[in-house]
Amino acid sequence: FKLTTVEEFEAATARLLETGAKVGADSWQMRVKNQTPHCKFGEQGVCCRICSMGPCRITPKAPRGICGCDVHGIVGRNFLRFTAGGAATHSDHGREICITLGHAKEGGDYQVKDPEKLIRIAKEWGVETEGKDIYDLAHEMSDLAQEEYGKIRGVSRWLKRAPQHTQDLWHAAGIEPRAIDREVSCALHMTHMGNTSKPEALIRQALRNGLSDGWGGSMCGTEFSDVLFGTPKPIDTEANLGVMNAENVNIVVHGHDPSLSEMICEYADSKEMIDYAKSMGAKGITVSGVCCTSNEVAMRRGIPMAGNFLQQENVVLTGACEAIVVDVQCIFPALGPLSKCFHTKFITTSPICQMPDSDFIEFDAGTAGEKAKQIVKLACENFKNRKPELVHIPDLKHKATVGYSVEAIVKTLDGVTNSQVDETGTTKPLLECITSGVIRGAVAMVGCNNPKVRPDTAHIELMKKLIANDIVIIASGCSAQAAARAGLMDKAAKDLCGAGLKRVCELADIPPVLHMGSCVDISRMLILAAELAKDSGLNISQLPVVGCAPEWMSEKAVSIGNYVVATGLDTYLGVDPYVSGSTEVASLLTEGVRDWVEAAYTVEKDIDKLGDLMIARIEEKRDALGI
Ligand code: NFS
Repeated sequence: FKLTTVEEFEAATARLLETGAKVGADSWQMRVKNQTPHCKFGEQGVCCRICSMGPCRITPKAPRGICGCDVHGIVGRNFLRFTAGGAATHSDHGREICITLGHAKEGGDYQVKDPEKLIRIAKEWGVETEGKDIYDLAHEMSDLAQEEYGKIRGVSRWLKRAPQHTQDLWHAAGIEPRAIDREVSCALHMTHMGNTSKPEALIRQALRNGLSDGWGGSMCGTEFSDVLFGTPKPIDTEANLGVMNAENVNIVVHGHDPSLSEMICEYADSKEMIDYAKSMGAKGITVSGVCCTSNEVAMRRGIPMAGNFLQQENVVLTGACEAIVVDVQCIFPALGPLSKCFHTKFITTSPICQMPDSDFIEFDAGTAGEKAKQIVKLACENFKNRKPELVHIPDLKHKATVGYSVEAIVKTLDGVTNSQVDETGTTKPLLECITSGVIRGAVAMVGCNNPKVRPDTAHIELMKKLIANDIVIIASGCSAQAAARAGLMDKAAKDLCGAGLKRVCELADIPPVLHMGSCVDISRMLILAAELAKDSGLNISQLPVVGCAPEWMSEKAVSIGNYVVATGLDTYLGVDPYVSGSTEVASLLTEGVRDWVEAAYTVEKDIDKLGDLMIARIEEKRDALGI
């Protein structure tokens, strides 16, 4: 068994950039050069432009801004604003899903595909389900979920899913999230000129705002996406640019909201559209994906993953992309001018994400089917405009098995240990593997790739190291796609594991890196951690489990980091979140918050060391438990 190496990824990219050079295309690789070195003030988080007396920059000679704010206040406020941006983004995506749920109807574009899950959540929320039509229930839950964003009293409904101990910690620390929108608003209010400049209060709100995402908006996104589109189950797919097909109409879906990509997949798979593609001279239609919307449709439909964040330009550079259809988030504005160098249609669909040089076809839940069909047709019609001399699809792809929701993990592992002893339908078999030491622990690998780190290398190298040490990986977002492209989600990758993890992979018939979905699906990881804690009688912070985002870049990732830490899981970053300028903020994040939530951040840019630190932490937790 052989993984695809990063060198092979890079050779494929270099070949595509040659095509780019021929047509005069710009690339992120070139723009990075223009932007380096980066602004040192920005990197340290010591630049304040919150009011118009500045911008102020803190230096040894000028230790305070014009208002008198010191470096700790400035760095802390910047960190909180960064978090608020991420929490708002995930949560608004979640809200869109709740709205889509309100449009679900029997025989309509959107249906309830997992009624059992809807009923389960309704019962959790104290909603009467007996004798109720499933669509009436869906609409009632849609309203209630949307109210979570602006309710006037109480805390997030989802918090009750956490172990009591975790809830108590949140309460004692004063960080239980209230209405989702309120925490974002409160963060912006606190950081307005002349409000909070005390680091401790800013970091508390950063955790609270993060929690309003993870145990609020993101959880709404994941849970109601499952209700609408089905809860993922293990499914085979493929990953890397080679999933695009030179003979077919290639549609690439990119972004995050599955409401759009689900519809595109649905219509692209219809006989009517396939016949239409054939009438345009193609053999068929291939839909593949980039970023998290790709993860969503891979998890539920086995749609192949063309690439992750830093590969988005590559799909256009193949010269074989008829349409790149985007919804929201992580979309390079560069796709506009780039697509103009090729025949590719760059189709934006959301009022939230409008870009120059794109065709805007507004998509909404009410007209979803019609718009999806229009987009697929447009892509088919564009096939004839391809320039054959520019077409080159790298011959790189790997098999991957994906679809590991919590439900799927529990079900898959039921078979692993002695079911006479372990209760089925719980995480106890997994706990048994961990307690016995067959598996040493688990790492949640998440987040983006980032030109500051050699792209994908940190994800792949860390995963290889961890699985060789019998540590199972749960992965999401672009980290999961890095794994899939390298081959780490191929079941044959068990050969790269230590003996214990290899045995578990064989018995359960799983790959050593389990794809749990998109970044909003990190809420699945929270639920898994909560279940493990409840089933073991331990606190989350005692479990030999940590989180890691070695190449993260977005505000969303910081919001995630905050809720993962606040949930009790130590979190390891390979890129600094612009806080190095303040000793107080940096030490709160790496030590101080541990007093409130029993976990903290570690930042280490040396990736090998980062891996060692995680392994050491997992072993330390095992020692403390005496296992
Ligand atoms: Ni996450 Fe998904 Fe990727 Fe980073 Fe962007 S796609 S929501 S932010 S870049 S992992």
